[in-house]
Amino acid sequence: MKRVVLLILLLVVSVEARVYCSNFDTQADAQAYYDAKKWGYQSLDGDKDGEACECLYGGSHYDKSYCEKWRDKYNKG
Ligand SMILES: [Ca+2]
Repeated sequence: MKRVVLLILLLVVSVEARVYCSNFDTQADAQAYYDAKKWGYQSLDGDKDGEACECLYGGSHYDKSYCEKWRDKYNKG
């Protein structure tokens, strides 16, 4: 029983610790977080090319249609 409780606790903590691109308003803000290697920063660069959150304003993929859909979903300019 203790193991189950510990496992659930670890799962909750790890989910809470995740950082998402939707937490940032601009690519520069996300990149600064990423470059500082703050908690959970790896999740901001899914393709692991060193650029965080390409779909945010200022990112290299900003004008791509899939980014437009993503920004609409998260209400990001
Ligand atoms: Ca990237």
